Amino acid sequence: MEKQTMNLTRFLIEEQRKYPHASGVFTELFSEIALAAKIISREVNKAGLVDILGYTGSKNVTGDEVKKLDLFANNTMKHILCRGGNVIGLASEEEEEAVQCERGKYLVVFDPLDGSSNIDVNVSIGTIFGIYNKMDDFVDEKQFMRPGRELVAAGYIIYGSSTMFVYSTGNGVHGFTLDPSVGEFILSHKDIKIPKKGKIFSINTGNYKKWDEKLKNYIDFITTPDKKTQRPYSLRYIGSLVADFHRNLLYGGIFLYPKDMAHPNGKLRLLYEAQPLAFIVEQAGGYASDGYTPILDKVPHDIHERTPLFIGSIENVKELEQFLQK
Ligand code: P6P
Repeated sequence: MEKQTMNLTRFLIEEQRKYPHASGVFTELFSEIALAAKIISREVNKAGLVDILGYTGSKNVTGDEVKKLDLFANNTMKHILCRGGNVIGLASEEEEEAVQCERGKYLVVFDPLDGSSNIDVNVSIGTIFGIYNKMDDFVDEKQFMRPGRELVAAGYIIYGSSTMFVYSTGNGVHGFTLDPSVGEFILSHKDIKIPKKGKIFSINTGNYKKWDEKLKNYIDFITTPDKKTQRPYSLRYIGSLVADFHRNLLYGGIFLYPKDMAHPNGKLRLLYEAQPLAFIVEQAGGYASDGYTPILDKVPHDIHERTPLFIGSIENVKELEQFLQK
């Protein structure tokens, strides 16, 4: 019975009660992110019906074609967070520079709508966010050049067959499913734990010829039949990071976006994609690295820095590291 009545706000308030000194600002901030998520979810779910599909004809700072929903999601997150009085500054994939807000205790990093290349074909997409304590009231890029271990919270929203809000404040990972009829995120996945080892691997094998030999050796190993070690693994790749990550979080497995000849530092972003998801996966008992260094130990040198990303079940990621470090 408890699950039906436990919504995100109540869960956060009950979580907050464990910290007598908590001011409630954090709960307020999460409620603002949840509001943005509901608004974005509404637009994503009706995208096929109104002329919001298609490209704006502009490119974002990182050169990706920007879809109208990307801009809508970015502006929604930016306006709600910057006006809420809890966020002093933010960094977004769609903003070239750090954004200064009026006042607040926190910094927020986010990818407003990851996987947007899938919008037109109704494949699940998502929002990824991370929250840091501010260091200064003046916000510039330097405030974001810190290891992901300093995150105080992180999460993602996946806009799929249902809209789910998954987050951690450092006390486990919890998932909430949006009930559109009442506009509430209802607790559906309490204390998510990723299996220690999984049989799913997620990588764009179309890039095989561009990979270095050690990665090819790993992929050849996990696709070589061997009953004793449950090989071959199964390939599942949606091409939408949040969707691929979410499936592997629940089922176990490894997601890989390595560096290759086209992406010498990998394709995915350290600050607002890899670090928040690494925070989540470690809280769920998993692990994330760039093949050599834990993602949460890496310090970005600029807001849009890319990184190779290997993330998921700890035994799978450690097995991958052994191949790369041979
Ligand atoms: P590729 C989507 O464009 C994205 O940023 C991630 O969501 C996804 O994991 C990755 O790129 C897919 O990249 O090169 O395999 O199409």
